[in-house]
Amino acid sequence: MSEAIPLWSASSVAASPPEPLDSWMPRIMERTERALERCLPGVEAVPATLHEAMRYATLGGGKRLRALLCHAAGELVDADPAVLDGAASAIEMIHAYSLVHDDLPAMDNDLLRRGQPTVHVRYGEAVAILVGDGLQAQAFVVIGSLAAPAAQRVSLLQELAHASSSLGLVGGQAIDLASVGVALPREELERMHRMKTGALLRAAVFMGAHCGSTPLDTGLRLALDEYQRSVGLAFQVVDDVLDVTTDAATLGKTPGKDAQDHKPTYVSLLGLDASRALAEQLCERARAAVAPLGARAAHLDALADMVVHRVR
Ligand code: GRG
Repeated sequence: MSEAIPLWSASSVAASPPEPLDSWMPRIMERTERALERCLPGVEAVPATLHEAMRYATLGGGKRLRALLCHAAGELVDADPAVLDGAASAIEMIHAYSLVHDDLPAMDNDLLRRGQPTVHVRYGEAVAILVGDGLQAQAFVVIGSLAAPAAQRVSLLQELAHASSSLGLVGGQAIDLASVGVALPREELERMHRMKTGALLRAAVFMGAHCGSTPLDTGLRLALDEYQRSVGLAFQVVDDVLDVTTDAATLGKTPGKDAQDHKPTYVSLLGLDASRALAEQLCERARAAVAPLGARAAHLDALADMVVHRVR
């Protein structure tokens, strides 16, 4: 008879009630901002304009969802908050780089991001390309320099490098660019999003969990895998819904671009109501995946809800 797989280890049973989301979330966002300020080269470092543009691309905006997921997963394993700050900053730098490159004229050609002119509009296209390159490398510098055991740093590097690779967000972006005007079947649309946006969300969850001092047991790994798959897809379905239902002032980016660029979306494939219903189902699936982990998963649970019910 096969042995039952434990869903959590004895050491991960909650000891104290979780901090309420309405204080936890701004606290983690604030500490992520401070950590990013420390991790990015300052404008006094040469070349000043490049570093100014890297800071413009990264600081003072964004929902910091990936950093929040990383910290929330870290709570399951009693991770050191300082190590989580480094991991979360590295993920946010990769995310910022992907947005800067995605906005370039050769890609999505967008003028507005996080309510501000995009990096190429403000600094020019060549600088924007270098900002992405610089942010990507800096993310790995940060992880390599963490005050954590070498094996832990290697796990974090592997997660982040894989998510950033041609099997992750770069590959997803390539499929996206090749899909203009193409009616992708649902499985292929899903695969594209799992790579383009899901891979980094997955990395955020697993990197948080790798910040603990012991390797992940199989039960926790399976629970987090189900959670990240559901949240990752829900994020994209909601992104597609918001793209057709929300204005630029709320979104901080240009709405309706996917339809305008003849790109396949969940809304174009399933319609608005079915897309909303799918997002709700995925939210419930994510919450159910972490429910057996108890109170320590309260912030992961709340983030699944936030992803689906956000307004931008
Ligand atoms: C250019 C290599 C390369 C990759 C780009 C992720 C990606 C791949 C492009 C982003 C394009 C895009 C707008 C996709 C929709 C989903 C998404 C990632 C939205 C932005 O993420 P949020 O909403 O952004 O978490 P904030 O600004 O809140 O951090």
